[in-house]
Amino acid sequence: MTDIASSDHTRQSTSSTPDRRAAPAMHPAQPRSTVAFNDGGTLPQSSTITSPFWKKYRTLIHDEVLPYQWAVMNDDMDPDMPDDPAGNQQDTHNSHAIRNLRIAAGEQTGHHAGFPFQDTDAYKWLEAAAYTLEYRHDPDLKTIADNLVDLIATAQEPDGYLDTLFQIEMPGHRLKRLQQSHELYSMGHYIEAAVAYHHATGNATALRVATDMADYIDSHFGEAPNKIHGADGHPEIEFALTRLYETTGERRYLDLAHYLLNVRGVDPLFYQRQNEEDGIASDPMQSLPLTYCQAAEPIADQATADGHAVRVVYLCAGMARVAALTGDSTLLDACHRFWNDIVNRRMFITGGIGSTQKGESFTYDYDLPNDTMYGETCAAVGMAFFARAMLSIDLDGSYGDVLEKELFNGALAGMSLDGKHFFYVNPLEADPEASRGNPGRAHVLTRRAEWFGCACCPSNIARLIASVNRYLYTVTSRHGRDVIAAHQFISNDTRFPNGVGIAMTSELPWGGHVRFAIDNPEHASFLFAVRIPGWSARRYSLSVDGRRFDGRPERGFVYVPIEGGNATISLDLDMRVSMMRASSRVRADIGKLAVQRGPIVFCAEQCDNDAPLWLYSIGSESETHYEFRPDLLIGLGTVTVSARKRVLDHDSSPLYRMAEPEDGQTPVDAKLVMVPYFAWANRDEGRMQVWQESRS
Ligand code: FUB
Ligand code: ZN
Repeated sequence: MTDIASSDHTRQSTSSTPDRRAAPAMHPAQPRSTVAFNDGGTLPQSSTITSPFWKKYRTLIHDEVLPYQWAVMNDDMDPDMPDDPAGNQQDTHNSHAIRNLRIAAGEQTGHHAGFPFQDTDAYKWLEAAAYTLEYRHDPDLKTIADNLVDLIATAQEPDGYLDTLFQIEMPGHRLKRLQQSHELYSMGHYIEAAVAYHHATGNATALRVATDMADYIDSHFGEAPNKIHGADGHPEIEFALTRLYETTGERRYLDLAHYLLNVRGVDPLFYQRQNEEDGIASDPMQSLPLTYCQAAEPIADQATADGHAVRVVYLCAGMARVAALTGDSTLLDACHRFWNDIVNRRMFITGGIGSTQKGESFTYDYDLPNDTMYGETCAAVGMAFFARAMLSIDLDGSYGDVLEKELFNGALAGMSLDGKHFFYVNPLEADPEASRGNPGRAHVLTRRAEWFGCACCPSNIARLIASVNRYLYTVTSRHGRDVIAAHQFISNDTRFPNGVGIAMTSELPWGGHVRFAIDNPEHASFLFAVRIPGWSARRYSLSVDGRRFDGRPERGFVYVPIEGGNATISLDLDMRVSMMRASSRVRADIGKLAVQRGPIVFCAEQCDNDAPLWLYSIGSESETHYEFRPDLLIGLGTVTVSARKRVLDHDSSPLYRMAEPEDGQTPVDAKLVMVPYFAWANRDEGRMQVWQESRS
């Protein structure tokens, strides 16, 4: 292994990682589509996941997650729901998502129930089902999904409009209260689902409903004086329209997305005027600043990523795609600005974003409180969309780093290992007693919930996992040469349109060996770009056909020329345990260390450690021991760190006393056992901590 400026002082012993398998021969995939993907700039390719880690998760999506969520959305079960983390309590413990669609379709009578965007739970489920059908042949699932498409088609108005709340309860108020209505947000989610479902199954109705919707929106929004000159309070439609454009080739959809981005915030009184005209005297949304929905000023003038975190990153994903497809440099600048702001100043080490429960929002630079934060699962998922979209514009390893961070940490933590429990809020420090006893921490659950009144997260994480095969490569060009860039090391077999096949076998997340067997039957000449992850930049080795390859990374990628033949590329990454420190600008993490190995951030849980976690301290040179434990949950890597542990005072000790040297609290030697952050809260409920006290 080449030691590039290695300065790692961590002493550690390492037990064997799971099998280092030889690359399998390219084999025909499961029922796999041969049609181009065209979603979010991943560019045409067809990938089959072979990673044991991700196959487990994707099997879970098929076997457990989809049936479970379908039952919940059909009100076939009474899930346990916690109080809404954002404080918008509903008076029902059922989803009603399908029931609302049936009422709108005239198949049932009754009132709409749930949030204004309840429809989107069904749409995101449909999208997840679409991706699942690409890797799992399941006629029953397809029948359910086909029927859902038919139901949606029946619910849709003849003019293309679809939003069950407005159809059932207030048909006269369509598009008149866009600050809070979520109408375009909801239709955007349907459009995304339809593009995916049409791609997976060829279902023409699904796509026709989507184009009718987009045509409806197009006929109501735009420059013309008789149209609406504002955008939905919740971005989403912009990204969806780029996907519809890429699928249909209909330029109007791209132009519409572009318009909706450009009009945002241009008229800061737009929502107020709409609300007044529609007779909304007071709505909780109105008390939120316009920055909450990125509408206080035009995007071009917005300096920082402010407001509701999910809205920001959905907006960014849409902006990045529109910028990529139109070359709009103003939007591209905004993407870079927001990216830098989020990633360099506002993102937790797990990839979580959103520092406060109030408005589910960003706050200010370096405000990253571990125990009161929000870190909504949807925001982490949205950040993955944003990162992938940026990779399609600009091959920079930092986008791949963040995408990987979300896939293995921030987003993945949103779902339990049984696929039936979910986090909405993803803290870096949790304590059941604090969540119960301190109203300021009540939004932080310490047990994943069966469902939520506002259930945006469960189906969002499902669609991300089910589509992880679309996040592996970017196809682009450089100095006139074709480039295939491998930025995620998740074992897969992929066939590219130029005939090139790549069988990638990767030991990640537990081992660091990655092998690419490049099958090049048509003798294509191209550059194969391999991302060197930020966490391995100090030490890695790369070889091509058995010979060491010395190319230096350029913005996080090493470029290997492939000149018309087959090739085998091996990459060995640095899997030593790293002690991570936050910038000293982050008040919450001062004097603390986090533990990371490869892409995985670890955390300590109460069930593995006998004392309150705050009593432990570790050092940057503490001895660490990594062990893969096949018996632990789904089979997990664990890290044990040599630590010191303070003595817990007796509860009869005075609350305060004069400080003495050592104070009778001399720490004793101890071990701190840590598990991957994504896997926390899958055993006994208890405290959890990512950042540990550091001894100086
Ligand atoms: O408003 C729709 C979704 O509900 C948001 O993206 C989530 O943050 C939740 O508020
Ligand atoms: Zn959510």
